Amino acid sequence: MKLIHTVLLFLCFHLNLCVSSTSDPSQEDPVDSKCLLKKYTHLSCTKVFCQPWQKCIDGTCTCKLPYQCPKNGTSVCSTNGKSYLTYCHQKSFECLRPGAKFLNQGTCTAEGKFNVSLSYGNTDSEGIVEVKLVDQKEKMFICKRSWSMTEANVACVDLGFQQGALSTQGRFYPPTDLHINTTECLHVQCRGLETSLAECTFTKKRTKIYQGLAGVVCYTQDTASPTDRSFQCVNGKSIAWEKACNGVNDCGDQSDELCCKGCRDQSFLCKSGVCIPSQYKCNGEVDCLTGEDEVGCEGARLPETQGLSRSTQEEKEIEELLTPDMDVVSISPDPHRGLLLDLNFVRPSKAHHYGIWTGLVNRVKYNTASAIEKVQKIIVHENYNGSTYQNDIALIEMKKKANQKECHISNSIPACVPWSPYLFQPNNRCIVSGWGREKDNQKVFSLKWGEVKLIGNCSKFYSNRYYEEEMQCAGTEDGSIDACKGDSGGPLVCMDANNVTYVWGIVSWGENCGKPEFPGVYTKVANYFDWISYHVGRSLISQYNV
Ligand SMILES: *[C@@H]1O[C@H](CO)[C@@H](O)[C@H](O)[C@H]1NC(C)=O
Ligand SMILES: *[C@@H]1O[C@H](CO)[C@@H](O)[C@H](O)[C@H]1NC(C)=O
Ligand SMILES: *[C@@H]1O[C@H](CO)[C@@H](O)[C@H](O)[C@H]1NC(C)=O
Ligand SMILES: *[C@@H]1O[C@H](CO)[C@@H](O)[C@H](O)[C@H]1NC(C)=O
Ligand SMILES: *[C@@H]1O[C@H](CO)[C@@H](O)[C@H](O)[C@H]1NC(C)=O
Ligand SMILES: CC(=O)N[C@H]1CO[C@H](CO)[C@@H](O)[C@@H]1O
Repeated sequence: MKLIHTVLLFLCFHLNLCVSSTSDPSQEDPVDSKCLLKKYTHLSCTKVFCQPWQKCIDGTCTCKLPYQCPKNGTSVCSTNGKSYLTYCHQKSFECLRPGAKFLNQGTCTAEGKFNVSLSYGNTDSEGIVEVKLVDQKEKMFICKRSWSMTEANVACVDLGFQQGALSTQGRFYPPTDLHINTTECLHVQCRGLETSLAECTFTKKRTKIYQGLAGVVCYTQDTASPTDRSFQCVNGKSIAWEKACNGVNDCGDQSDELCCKGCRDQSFLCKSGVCIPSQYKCNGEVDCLTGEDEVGCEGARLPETQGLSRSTQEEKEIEELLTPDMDVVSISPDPHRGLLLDLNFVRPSKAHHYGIWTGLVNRVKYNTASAIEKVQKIIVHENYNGSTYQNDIALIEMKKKANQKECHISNSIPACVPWSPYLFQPNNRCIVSGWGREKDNQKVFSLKWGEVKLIGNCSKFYSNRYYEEEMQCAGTEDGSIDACKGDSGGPLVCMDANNVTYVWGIVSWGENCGKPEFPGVYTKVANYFDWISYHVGRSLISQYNV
């Protein structure tokens, strides 16, 4: 065995984004059925971002308290007649006590009401959609062209059909003279997780030509007709199998887009195995957990803009924005970086015997930037198993200096604590560094580093000793770069598409050094996010958990 314990610690925290790659054009079924067993939904923050009024706790998006929302923004009015400081405040309140919904941006007016209803259908759960906006007198229809499953799901949820829409197609028979007035209809755009259609952005369109009207069949147990090839959504709805992994949230709880090996219909595959609509690529807002959808966007044209200019030419539309665009940009959290330290392990009770060298690159020639910090406390994982090397992780708290508010280490490289096991994937390249011995057991005096690739399921190299969730293998094809004796506790850092660095692994164990069939095994830090946050305090993590 090369190494024994590990140790490490970080002080400040993370909270950022994701990754993606191009869609898979192959004919293979893109659904990862093993992943489906985990029942991921839009509330699974190992897969997707939480909304700004939520925070990620134990892998689930949970309601924030309203006061935890940023104060910046415009006030909004709720259906309960109360005004809230911002959209986030209102949604946080609604998240805690469902019932009162978003009504309009700005202050509440006495008579303003929003109403969505279905007409000309055979049952209450279907029909042509009509809406009355808060500041409009009349009900209006919605243009078919702007209407998709995304908006249809929101409309059905708003009408009380919790599983959203079954379809945007239906046989509805409006009075024959109705089309005359359909030269004026509303365009609507939703994000898909709104609880009221009022939260979506409405634009009035006038054209000289007839525009189809939006209709919907909401999902009820009666309308459902599951077949052999239906996809079972986590919320109990069943949809056609072909609709899974197509970038469209057909389920309504996103469960059809969270377990994908590839994506259909040109939708975009995030590295976390999530399909997002192609128009989310380069839209200025990070949608993938590690941000790959916003990389390489210089000069990329927004598909939406293309669509608008084309329709303007063809149809001479006059458009008028009726409801302001919600400030969705705030949904992408800012990266908050932490500081990383590492050192060789130590007994917890002897914390005061240890010091942390920082800024050190050569043990013989100390550079002026290096400094020594005192240790306050060491917390070893309570389930550390010295024979299996499970839970090979510990935290070290630095002693605060007088007059020092936050930890600050000169010349340090910031690294984040990864909060999701999906941030990095096999074959991603990462950097391992340390003071460990060379292959020939030579001592090393200056800090060494090397690039290694993450290796998937490592059970084939270490059968019965490799724990997939807790450990991560990494190495090179020829084994030339590897962690070795004395490296334990050192960091394996990976960089995401936005160059944000994460402490993905901690050097833990391995057999031999530098042999391809014995890759280095690292503690998978993402698996300990909750353990770390428990010890450093939820508040430290949550305050950045936008
Ligand atoms: C509020 O927004 C303004 C302008 O966008 C910005 O300058 C200010 O720092 C923000 N305040 C807070 C508390 O975020
Ligand atoms: C919306 O309008 C429909 C038809 O005009 C009416 O039956 C319904 O009660 C209204 N809903 C609300 C919430 O006002
Ligand atoms: C370590 O793991 C082995 C194998 O699972 C188990 O038999 C042993 O009891 C564990 N030791 C501790 C201290 O948990
Ligand atoms: C890893 O490989 C082992 C044996 O090779 C297999 O039993 C296990 O299911 C695999 N795990 C994953 C997550 O692929
Ligand atoms: C990340 O860093 C590399 C190398 O320094 C640079 O080429 C690339 O543009 C950076 N990417 C982003 C998104 O900043
Ligand atoms: C059925 C209906 O509402 N028809 C109206 C269509 O628009 C014209 C002109 O604005 C009205 O006169 C009709 O009453």
